[in-house]
Amino acid sequence: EHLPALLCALPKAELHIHIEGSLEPELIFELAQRNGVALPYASVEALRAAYAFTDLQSFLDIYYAGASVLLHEADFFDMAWAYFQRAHADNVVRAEVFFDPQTHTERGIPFEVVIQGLHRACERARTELGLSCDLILCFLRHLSEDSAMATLDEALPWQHLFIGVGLDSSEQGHPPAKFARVFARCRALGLHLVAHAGEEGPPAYVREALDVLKVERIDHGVRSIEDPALMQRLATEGVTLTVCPLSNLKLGVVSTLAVHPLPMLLAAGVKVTLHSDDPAYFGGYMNANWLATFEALPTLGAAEAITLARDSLKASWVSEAQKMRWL
Ligand code: ES4
Ligand code: ZN
Repeated sequence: EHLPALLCALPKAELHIHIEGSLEPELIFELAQRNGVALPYASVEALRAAYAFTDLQSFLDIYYAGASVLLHEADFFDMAWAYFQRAHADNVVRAEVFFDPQTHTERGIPFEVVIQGLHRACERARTELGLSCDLILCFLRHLSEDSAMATLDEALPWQHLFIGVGLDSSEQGHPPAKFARVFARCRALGLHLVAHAGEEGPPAYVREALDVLKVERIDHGVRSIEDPALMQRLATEGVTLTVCPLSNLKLGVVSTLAVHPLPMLLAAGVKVTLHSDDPAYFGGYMNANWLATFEALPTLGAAEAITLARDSLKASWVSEAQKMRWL
């Protein structure tokens, strides 16, 4: 069986990774100790055992608690550098990395501490690993648009250190249109735009992200499968959905990988790419997602793998010159 080796060896772009979701229990404990932060868990094993979420909100509660050990620039650097080494080992050649500044600024951590630590890790990944990488600032949708606007104001002196903005956190009850003004401003600033939609929320949120926010890609978007007209539109317009199979499994978006809508999305001509979302929480990085998905879906083979990998590079926000070199 050569397929697993092919999946691992293919050069891939990671376009849906929350850097705070790459924080492994071992590093959470190390940073807690280093920073004198008390954790409500006795051991790494006890913390890992608490990762028994059933939906997006129960996951997010644990994910935000884990991020509380991040205090200093070195902490953000260590987290991101650990991620880049793992991505490189999975033959990720391009990484577009989400970070959630509000998770940190709300705790009194200055924006510049967060972005400088992450940026230094990007620089090291470029020079030492040859990994092409950039940062994407995500707004937390459970907070207000005013809070997102204030975060953008804080971020503007550092605009040269991130290439786009995204929208994440609790989807239900927080439609994309809530962030219409802040996304319009980001668009005018020349930033790339993306949003989570159609993960737990309805297909209407996918339409809204496209029509109101004018995003270039959709994160997740798997519930688009419920709306044939939307599927047709995604196929015609060539919109890429950044799908995260192990995330969908662990958060109950799908009951098993065997019933994941990926084959139906591909059959409908919708552009899909495969990513890890929050790898420390969902059971694996890029190659683990690819291996588990192809194992569970026997209709997918080498041809689909090559298409998915190529499409991940095509959907990335690198220069056309770099794309030409890769494709
Ligand atoms: C997230 Cl899986 C997922 N969905 C929405 N927001 C998120 N933030 C981190 N992981
Ligand atoms: Zn996500």
